[in-house]
Amino acid sequence: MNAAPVQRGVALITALLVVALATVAAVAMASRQQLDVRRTANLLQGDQAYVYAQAVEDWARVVLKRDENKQVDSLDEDWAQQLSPIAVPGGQVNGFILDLQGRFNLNNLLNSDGQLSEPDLNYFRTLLRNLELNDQLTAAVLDWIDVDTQTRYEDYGDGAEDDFYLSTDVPYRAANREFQSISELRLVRGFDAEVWNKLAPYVCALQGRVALNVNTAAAPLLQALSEDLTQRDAEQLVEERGETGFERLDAFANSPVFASRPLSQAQQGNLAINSSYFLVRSEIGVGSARARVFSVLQRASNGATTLTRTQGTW
Ligand SMILES: [Ca+2]
Ligand SMILES: [Ca+2]
Repeated sequence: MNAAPVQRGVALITALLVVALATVAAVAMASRQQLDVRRTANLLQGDQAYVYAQAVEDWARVVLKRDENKQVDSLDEDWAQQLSPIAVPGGQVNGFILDLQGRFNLNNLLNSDGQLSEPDLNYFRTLLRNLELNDQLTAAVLDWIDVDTQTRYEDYGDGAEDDFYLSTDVPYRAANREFQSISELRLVRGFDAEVWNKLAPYVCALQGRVALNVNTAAAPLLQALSEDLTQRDAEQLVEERGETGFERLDAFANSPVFASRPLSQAQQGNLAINSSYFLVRSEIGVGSARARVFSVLQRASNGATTLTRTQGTW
């Protein structure tokens, strides 16, 4: 006699459970769909941002090619002007070209035969000191790029090879080859964030020997040409080059600044008044997607080719 109400109760609970389960499933499906839509939009916007970055690179190629005087490159030229932000559907595009030869190439420190390049070594150590950094950091940089695994630059500081890096908390090996990217410096012994922030604006990582363009190099890079140059001397060189730059390297070398300490032939061989390597930096925002793309371009007489293209850093 009591069985019927109990059964009805169980049926009601079962029905409620089914409704609850169906509701949960429906909500899960709807939110999953929303997530899919969002994810697809992110992917699309990310791709779109990357395509815009390639367009900035194309713009850079055209501007660099249109430069009428490729024998002289200075900071008043069209390529050196920042692109005004451009509005694009759903976002904004920013871009500029930077002369990589207005920086010191870390890979100049060793000659192609693997031997130390004395003028570059002196230059780099002076640059570090001028930036109020310890010039003893040099040894670890040399070990990082030389092919062997011996620390052998005691005169220039504490070196570091595999035995040092393999004993760190997160072990890794030394590159033992040229820098491919300046961000590699962060892995080199002694190059913490503070050192990196000070040095990064003045260095580049190009393959082989690359001359410094005295028309685009910042004052601290000019000051490092001789140990005795002062900040004032470097500022005078910047004043002398003016907006249009030196039209001949002789004119730079004959500056009164060098009267009492002439630049050696080897030093002059490391200098130029024009450039072939440029960095194109583009920052794109489309919807919620952001892309920061760095392209290294090499300019020749018939146009510019892309050597590397990276996101985030270069
Ligand atoms: Ca030019
Ligand atoms: Ca090494």
